[in-house]
Amino acid sequence: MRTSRGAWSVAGLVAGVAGLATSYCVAMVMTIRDSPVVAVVEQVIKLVPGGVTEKAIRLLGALDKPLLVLVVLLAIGAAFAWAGRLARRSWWRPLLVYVVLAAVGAAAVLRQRGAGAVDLLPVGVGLGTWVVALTVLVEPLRRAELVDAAATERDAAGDLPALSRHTRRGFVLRAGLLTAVGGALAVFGRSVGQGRRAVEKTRRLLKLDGVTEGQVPVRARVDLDEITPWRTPNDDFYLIHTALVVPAIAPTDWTLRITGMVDRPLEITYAELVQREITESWVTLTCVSNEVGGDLVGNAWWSGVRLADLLAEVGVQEGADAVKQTSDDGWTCGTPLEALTDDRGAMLAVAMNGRPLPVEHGFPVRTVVPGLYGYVSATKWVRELEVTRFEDFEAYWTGKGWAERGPIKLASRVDVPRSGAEVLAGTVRFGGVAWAQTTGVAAVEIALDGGAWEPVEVADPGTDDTWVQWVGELDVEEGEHVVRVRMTDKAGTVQTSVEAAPAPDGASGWHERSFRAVSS
Ligand SMILES: Nc1nc2c(c(=O)[nH]1)N[C@H]1C(S)=C(S)[C@@H](COP(=O)(O)O)O[C@H]1N2
Ligand SMILES: [Mo]
Repeated sequence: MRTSRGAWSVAGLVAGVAGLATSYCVAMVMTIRDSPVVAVVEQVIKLVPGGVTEKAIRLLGALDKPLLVLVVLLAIGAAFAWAGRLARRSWWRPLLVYVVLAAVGAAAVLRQRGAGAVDLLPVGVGLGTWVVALTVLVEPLRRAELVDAAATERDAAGDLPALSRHTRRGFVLRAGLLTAVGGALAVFGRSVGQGRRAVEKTRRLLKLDGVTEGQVPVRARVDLDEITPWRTPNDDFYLIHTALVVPAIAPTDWTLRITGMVDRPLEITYAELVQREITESWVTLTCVSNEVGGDLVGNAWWSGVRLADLLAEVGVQEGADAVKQTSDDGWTCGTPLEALTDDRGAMLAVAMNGRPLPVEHGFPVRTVVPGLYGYVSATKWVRELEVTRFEDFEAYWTGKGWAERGPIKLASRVDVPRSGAEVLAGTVRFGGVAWAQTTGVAAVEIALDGGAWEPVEVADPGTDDTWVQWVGELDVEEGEHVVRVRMTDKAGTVQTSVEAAPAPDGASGWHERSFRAVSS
């Protein structure tokens, strides 16, 4: 017998552990609350009768959870080894074991509060690893058995020491390599996860003087139930970043350097920054990638420190026309110097809707500049501002063909009725948003089925740096219809009907929505 039961068990175990390691690593990097194994343990705790859990907790004190994790791990370990032994007889039996284990993991993950489809990714990665790793490991064993069988048939019984040693060496090498890679991934995942969790905790406990909740102006709201909220909650705010793993920066580790064409270069700490005068304002951020009618736009109450003041202090030199912003993750953007020094209120923001910036939105400090697309202004995890000239550098997205300057284009959107909705024929109420940051929205009009433009009611948030809600009524007959919207800014410019794709400097064109009107 060339291959022992033991080798097959070890193959199953090593493959299984490698899969746990990759799934744990993915869970940590994605900062999913915890690994699928822990999700399973939590379900076990929930399913076990309360009395038993309590007794266990009393008996074992704080050890109860790690102990449960250990028990679950031992159980899965046994299943892994068993799957390995099953692999000796067929390829599908171990697969079945892995799929069942993954299904249990997936079910446990989905039962966690607030879980969604992306939370299943670690489970999927783990399952994939199991299958690949097991195949890699049992392949030499299977080959050895074939040779062995052939040898037996030829009645050449006896040892085949060379082959045996060769096979064993190959197997041990593969198993060792998989274990090492799995271990390294788990350690990497752990360090990423721990860093992030520590920063999350600091952030939660952070109290910032001068930062207020921000009251939505009464007149910013129109009277229409289904309309997009004027203030976008932090959890619903769109996210755009190139970083795979978002930087987790403790405020004590953060400084900002202001360099380049300045008389007095400056390095400022987080503590120094938040001691300065805090300014607050409503600003609607927009992504240049937003399609006509798209949702890469959001409105928040930002608190931070005015950039114009900081730049005045460092003394900007003659000839500069740009600020190259660099993020902790290496992302860069180029902002017209003027947009940071004029009176539009560009800021280094430390809070969003009254809370320290969420980590994904740039904690501890990001830039917010009214009127410019995010890709040329809204640097998250900002670490350096270099005063310079546009001709002297190329920023991340401009290097990929996007425009060097990115003023936000006039835009408007129909949100009610939703696309494909059915409404009652007769007087129909329409609603949506429109924006022209820094200039302001003067008027919004809608047109039914290519007919005449009709003015609608536009809310007044009391600032020109945000979107506005609009609402209007039209008489609609039964049948299929298309409603279209356009706006005019306070400079008298009518939003263009010319359709443009987002690249290279933002989408344009009138947004329209199809809907059906029915009689009761
Ligand atoms: N560090 C960093 N900052 C960044 C980006 C990025 O990829 N990395 N993307 C920018 C883009 S394109 C936009 S639209 C805004 C989006 O900000 P949000 O994710 O907070 O909505 O952030 C900007 N700041
Ligand atoms: Mo963007």
